[in-house]
Amino acid sequence: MPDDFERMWADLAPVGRSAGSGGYFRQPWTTPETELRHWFTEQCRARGLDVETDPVGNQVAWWNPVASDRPGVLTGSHLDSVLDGGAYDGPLGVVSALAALDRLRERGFLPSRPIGVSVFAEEEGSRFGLACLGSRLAAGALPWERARELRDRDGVFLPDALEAAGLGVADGDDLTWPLAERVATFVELHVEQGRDLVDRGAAVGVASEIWPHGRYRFDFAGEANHAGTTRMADRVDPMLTYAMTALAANKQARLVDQRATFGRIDVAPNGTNAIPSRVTAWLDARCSTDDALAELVQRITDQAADRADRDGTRLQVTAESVSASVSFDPELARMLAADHEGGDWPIIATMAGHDAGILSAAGVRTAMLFVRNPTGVSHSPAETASIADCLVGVSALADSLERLAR
Ligand code: HGY
Ligand code: MN
Ligand code: MN
Repeated sequence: MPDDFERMWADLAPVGRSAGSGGYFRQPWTTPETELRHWFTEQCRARGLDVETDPVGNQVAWWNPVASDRPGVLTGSHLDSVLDGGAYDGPLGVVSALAALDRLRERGFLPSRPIGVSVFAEEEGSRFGLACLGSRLAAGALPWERARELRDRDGVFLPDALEAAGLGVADGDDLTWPLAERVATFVELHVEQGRDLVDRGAAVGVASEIWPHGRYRFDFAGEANHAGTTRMADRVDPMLTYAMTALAANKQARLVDQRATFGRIDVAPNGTNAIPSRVTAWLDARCSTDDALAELVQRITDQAADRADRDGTRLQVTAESVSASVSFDPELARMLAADHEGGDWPIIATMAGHDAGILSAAGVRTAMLFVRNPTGVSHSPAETASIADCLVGVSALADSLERLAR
C-alpha cells in the first residue's frame, strides 16, 4: 500500500515544477494542469472507475459496488496550485482519496452507498482571481454569465482558456452538480497550512471552521511624470498612496490579531525613471468573523482614502472574491476525530479557504482532515509533509469514509 501512495506522489512530482525555485506553476487550464487532469482520469480508469469531467474540468468518479442509488460520500481536493506553490496544497487530498479507496478495497469493505473521488478546478483563483471557481460553479454559487466575463492577467477570457484546454461550456450546459441527490457528505483531506498540529504533536486534525476571507483590488490612480524633473511637491504619485496602504493594512491587522496581505501589485507603466500613472494592488484579508472582516477592510480602505486625499491620487476598491465564514458540522467533526490510535484527533480552525467551504455553504454536510506540515509553511516551495504523516492521513481518510459509508 505505501508504495502505491508513493508511486502516485512520484507521478505528480515533476508536473509543472519550476527548475529554479522547485515550486509549482499548475495554473488552471494550462498544460501542466491539463496533464494532471489526464493523470487523474487514468488513475480512476485503472481502478475501474468511470470519470465524469464537467465542461469546466471539474472531475468526479464513483465507486458503487452495490449499485446503491443513495447519496454518496465524496472525497477529494484540487490539483491546481498558486504561483510557485508547494507540492501538497491540493494534490495531497486527491492522491490520498485514491489511496484511501484502495485501502478500503484491500480491507474488503463494501460501502452501503457510493464513494466518490473528486477534483475541483481553479481552487486557488491564481489565474482568474476568484477563489474556488470550479466548485462555486459546480455548487451553483456562481452563475456562468458572471464567470465567462473573468479574464486572466494576459486578458484571456475564461471561455477561451477552457477551449485551449479542450474543455468548454456550450449554450444550455448546466454546470451545477446534483449535490443534494448525489452527495450526502463531502470530506476533503488537506495538508495543514500552519503549525497547529506541529504544536499539538498530532499527525492529523479535523477542521472546525474556515475563517471568512476576501480579495480586494485597490486601484490607485495618479499622474505619470518625469522622475527627475518633477519636484517632490508637484507630484501625484500613486506609489506613495499604495505604500502607505500596505503599511496601514499590516498595522490594522496586527492591532486586532487578524490577517491582511498585499502580495500582488501591478504598476503602470512600471518604468524606472517615471512616476507611475497607476498602481493596482490586491489585498488578501482574513478574519475570525464576517463582521471583523468587513471592519478590517473598511479601516484599511478609509486610511487609503485619507492618504489619497493628501497625495491627490484617486482610489477605487473592488471586492473580487469573498468567502463567508464556514462552520463545519460539529457532530460530524467529532465523529471523525474520535477513537483513533492515540486517542482523538484535535479539532482546529483554518484560515485557508477550501472547496469544502463552498460545498458546506451549498448545504452539503462537510468535513476536512488536515495532515501535519512540519514547517507550517504553505503557498511556497518550502511546503512539506512527511510520507509517514501522509500515510497516517490516508488511513484517517479511509477510516472516515468507512464510518460514513458503512
Ligand atoms: O487562499 C486560500 O485560502 C486557499 O489556499 N485557496
Ligand atoms: Mn492554497
Ligand atoms: Mn488548497
